[in-house]
Amino acid sequence: MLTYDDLKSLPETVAGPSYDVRKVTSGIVHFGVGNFFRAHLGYYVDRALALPDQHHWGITGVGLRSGGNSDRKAEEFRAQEGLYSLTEIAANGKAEIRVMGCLKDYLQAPDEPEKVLALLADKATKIISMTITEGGYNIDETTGEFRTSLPAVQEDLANPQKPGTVFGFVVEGLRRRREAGHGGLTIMSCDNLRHNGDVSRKAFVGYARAVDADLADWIDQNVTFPNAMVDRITPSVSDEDKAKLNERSGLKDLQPLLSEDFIQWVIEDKFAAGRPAFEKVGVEFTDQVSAYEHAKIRMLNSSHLILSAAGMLLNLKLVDEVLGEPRVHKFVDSVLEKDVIPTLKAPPGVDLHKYKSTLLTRFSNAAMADQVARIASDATSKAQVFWTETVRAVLEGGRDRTRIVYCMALLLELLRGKNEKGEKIALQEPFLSEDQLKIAASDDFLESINLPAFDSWRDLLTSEIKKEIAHNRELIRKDGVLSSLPV
Ligand code: CS2
Repeated sequence: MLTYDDLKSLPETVAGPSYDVRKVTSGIVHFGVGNFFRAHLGYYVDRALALPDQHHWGITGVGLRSGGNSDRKAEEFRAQEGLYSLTEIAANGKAEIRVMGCLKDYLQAPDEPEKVLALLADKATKIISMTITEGGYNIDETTGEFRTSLPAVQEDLANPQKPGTVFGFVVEGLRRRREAGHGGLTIMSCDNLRHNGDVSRKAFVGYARAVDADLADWIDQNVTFPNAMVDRITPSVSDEDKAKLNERSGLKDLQPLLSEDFIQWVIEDKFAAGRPAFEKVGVEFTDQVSAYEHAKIRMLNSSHLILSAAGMLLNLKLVDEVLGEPRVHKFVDSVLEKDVIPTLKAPPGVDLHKYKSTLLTRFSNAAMADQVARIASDATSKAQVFWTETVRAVLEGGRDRTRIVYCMALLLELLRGKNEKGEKIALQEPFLSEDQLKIAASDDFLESINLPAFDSWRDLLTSEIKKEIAHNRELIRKDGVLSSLPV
């Protein structure tokens, strides 16, 4: 266990907060306290807290689930008074370890709903941030609108003052905030979405509109939703990894964390109620965030998804192992060079070819042991968010579609839940229903094209393209991924 008292005598190789953790108060409420959040927003806030007059920007984490692992996580955060260690590992294996004091408190919404709502309405809360995953915004990809039909949303709409979803909590918190006269604040998405701020506005205002149109207008006018590009590879940490991290650090941290040394955050400076001095700790502010979002999502996340689908089918566990396969490396490189880069607008001053090389080097960081299964999880939502623009640009532009069609075949083979040898693989598809999972598992080559993963480009699939997808799926099953890759 790691406590405030341990900060007085940290091992020599471990840096601690250079501010008084006891003085930190909460100004940010964050939903979805996962590893990425702790290594990214947590990292920047921790840095900012070390600057003068920033102690009121601590974070209260909120978990939306209780029971099992969630309870364990909550107990561990509380036992450690929010402290956790972050080990950053460079590609050459060099590590830097730091104990972070930015997490002030942790609440489990199902157990303490009133406490969460009171905090959201509190004047001291200036930012509500979130990492709730790509699929978590509950937007219908075909209409672009918030889906009120989701059962959990329906439950909240029937009883808005006793919410269960993030939308229910935030909107009820804002209702109380408005009533208390505490003014607007910032809702800040830290998820990998194109225009994550605009999507959040759609989601939260969309939900609010279904509760109370006046409140929806108030949110629209008083709450800001900055768009942002977030970037840092943060692997999952198993119990065995935890032991290794603690061995390296000499700490007894219950929640140690690992990330690459690279970090980037490009965001619009639209904060309705102030923000930490992020500009002094490496955050890049711009009003042209869209080019950065597109480049990151269409290059990094999309190739990650290709690698993970190939990796799952090849039965490889680590991203660097998959990329270590020369044919896979060549394929991903060609998709980026021939399909993505020519159809993508570069952010100002960024050379996309160099950006690509940096990405491939980052993916090859064996010291990180990043997991294929982590990236392959929720491939349904990720494909729509990460691939759509490239797929549409290639198909609509009449460009060579060989690689993109192969990617679609890879995705459908992954969703089938069997590797290239026909052995079962553990799928994590939280947004697919039982019926949809049955369709995905079908041996038929084309039935699963009807799944939501294809919603954003199904209209472009001619019978010719469908035939090509089916043919590629057949090849993957017959010859395996490596032989069938079109390189
Ligand atoms: C990954 C991301 O889960 C995924 O799909 O591509 O978590 C990726 O590691 C981060 O976006 C890197 O910034």
